[in-house]
Amino acid sequence: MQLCKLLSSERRPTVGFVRNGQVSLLNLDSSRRYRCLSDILFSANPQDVIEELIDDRMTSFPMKSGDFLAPLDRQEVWAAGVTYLRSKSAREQESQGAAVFYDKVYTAARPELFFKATAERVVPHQGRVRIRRDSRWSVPEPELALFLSPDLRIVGYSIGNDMSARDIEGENPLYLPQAKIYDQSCAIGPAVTLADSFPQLDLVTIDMVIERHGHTVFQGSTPLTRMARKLEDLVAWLGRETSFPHGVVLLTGTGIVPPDDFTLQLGDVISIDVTGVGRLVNVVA
Ligand code: DO4
Ligand code: MG
Repeated sequence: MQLCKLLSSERRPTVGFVRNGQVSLLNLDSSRRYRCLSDILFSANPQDVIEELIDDRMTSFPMKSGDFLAPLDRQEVWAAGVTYLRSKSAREQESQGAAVFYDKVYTAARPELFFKATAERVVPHQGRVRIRRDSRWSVPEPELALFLSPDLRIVGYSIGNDMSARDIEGENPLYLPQAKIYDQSCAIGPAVTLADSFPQLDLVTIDMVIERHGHTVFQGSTPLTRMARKLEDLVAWLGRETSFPHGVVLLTGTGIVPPDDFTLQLGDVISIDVTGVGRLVNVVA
């Protein structure tokens, strides 16, 4: 079962339920308790709430014709880093001076966790992500996104893109926030798969294709099992001394890094697939 956020025909944000590639709008107007996607996700039994809010009189439509919004309400977005060996070696390569820190954090008990975006900064499926004008080396980072309730239960899974300026990050690790946080640097969507419907983690793969002028210029894949950390462990560190009254989304790090001579260009189309969620597509603006 999946939920998404989209614009209704009256251009109002609304919540949809996705089944067999078809989206049906949920009737939130009839409910006092469930006003937004997060209210449903954080409830004790989201599947029952969805059944209650399905309105058979509402027409359904194919997912590809939906006008998607990012599937967040008021959550902050955080991200974990250097959770795959591929990410560790790529960072060591790009930042000679700081290479030792990437090696240390890969094996340390405490993971790298950083703030990535506010909900309103997140780009939806089919939206435009950006590369910084002052970066000459930028890449997308395809990542599994965890949707966490205020009490830090994993209530859903989605697809995230942690856009990164590798030259800025590589110049000095203290520049990490500038390499990672800027307008349109984070995309999430198209939908959130409820935790109960997500496949067994060892069956999940993340795939990314980047197309330029209709040709594939990069393609990569990783099984989630290559992640060196447990999801619950990342969540526990995130919630150690920080509370998230509106819930939080955690991107879990990338295991796919294009070769060092690759940088994104305007017009590139980035498609990220995660088993059990679907495909997030964004164009570089
Ligand atoms: O340490 C830099 C960021 C790492 C990151 O974003 C990742 O591994 O996905
Ligand atoms: Mg990342």
